[in-house]
Amino acid sequence: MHKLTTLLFDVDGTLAETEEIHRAAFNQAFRQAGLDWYWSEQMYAGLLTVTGGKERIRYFIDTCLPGFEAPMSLDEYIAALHAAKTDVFTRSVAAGEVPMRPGVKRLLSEARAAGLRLGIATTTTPANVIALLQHSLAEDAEVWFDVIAAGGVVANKKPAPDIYFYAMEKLGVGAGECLAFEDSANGLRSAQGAGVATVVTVSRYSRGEDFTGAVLVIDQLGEPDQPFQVIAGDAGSYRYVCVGQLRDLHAQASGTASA
Ligand code: XBP
Ligand code: MG
Repeated sequence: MHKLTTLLFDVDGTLAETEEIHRAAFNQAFRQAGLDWYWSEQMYAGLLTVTGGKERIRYFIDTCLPGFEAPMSLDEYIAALHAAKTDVFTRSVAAGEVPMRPGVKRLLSEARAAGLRLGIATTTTPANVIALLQHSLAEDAEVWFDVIAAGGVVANKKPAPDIYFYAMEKLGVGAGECLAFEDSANGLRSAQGAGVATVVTVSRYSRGEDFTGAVLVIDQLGEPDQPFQVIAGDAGSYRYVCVGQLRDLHAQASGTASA
């Protein structure tokens, strides 16, 4: 039996509702580059099946602009567009446009006080994570996490399990000691592929996705005065996610009594 020692958090859609900020940043980067490309909400919802901003731009070009000729190698051109997009995104975060989702700050603080270790496992670019932690969580929030596994540190992005294996290796923990938090089916598949039991907090762009196998699916982590809605799974008598519930869910997932 493993004791719960570590919580692993996705970023986009889990710590904060960032995808609309990402979409606006992509569109601004396209304008800045003199392109007439525009990603509507509907188009972006489809493009989100591809994780990774550079990969998403390439997929867009391959599927929507087959004849497109870049003024340089396509890799360089996409990298330059994505760098401009990241700059726009981090400025928006620094301007305070992206609050943490309900319950995130409270649960992170409770978990630290309870001696649980925290890690991040995300597809997004490291600069985005740092900006979000510093400007939307706490100035020193970077040190709250024993590992920040992000972006291109692994070869294969979600739904591949690589980023979770990477994070656990850096932490020196096994999957049995962890619980993950995700918002999307791609993210859930990634954590499951690494053997990590996962709580899903459904986000703006992930409603209706397939969350089979999640230990609990809720609309948010919740607060004492803002209870979560259960979408799937057994939340017991809890009405907002707390460390006690996480121990119970972890025990449920490992088929043992909570420790
Ligand atoms: C979600 C993603 C990211 C973002 C954009 O990441 O797929 O690619 O949409 O960020 P998460 P970048 O795993 O946190 O849900 O442009 O920096 O890739
Ligand atoms: Mg996500």
